[in-house]
Amino acid sequence: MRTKSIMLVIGLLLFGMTSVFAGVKTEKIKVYGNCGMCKTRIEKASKSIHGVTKATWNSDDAILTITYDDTKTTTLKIEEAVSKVGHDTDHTKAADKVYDALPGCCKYDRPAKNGGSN
Ligand SMILES: [Cu+2]
Repeated sequence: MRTKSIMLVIGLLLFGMTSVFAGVKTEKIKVYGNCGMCKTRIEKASKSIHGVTKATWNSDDAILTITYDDTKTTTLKIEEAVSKVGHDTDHTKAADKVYDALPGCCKYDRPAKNGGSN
């Protein structure tokens, strides 16, 4: 009797926990950039997306680690937001105008377009 109700409580707790974390994912995205200013810009743009709870960009490997709710947003939306402020990803590209307006220290080597010769 008693064990049964304890089991029930534990079951309910587990169920509650999974529903709270349902949809929350952590993923790594390549985002091209250089310096600390890029880091601030990239993280700010990522966090401006509804559903993103954590965004950390590492300048050593140019990897953005994001924690987000996949019922509210997608990695592509996050990549689009990051490109809008001047940073290329493997799936989205910043407009040349926006890239050109970046401070000198932020002029990262842009990934070549398919078959491009730059
Ligand atoms: Cu920079």
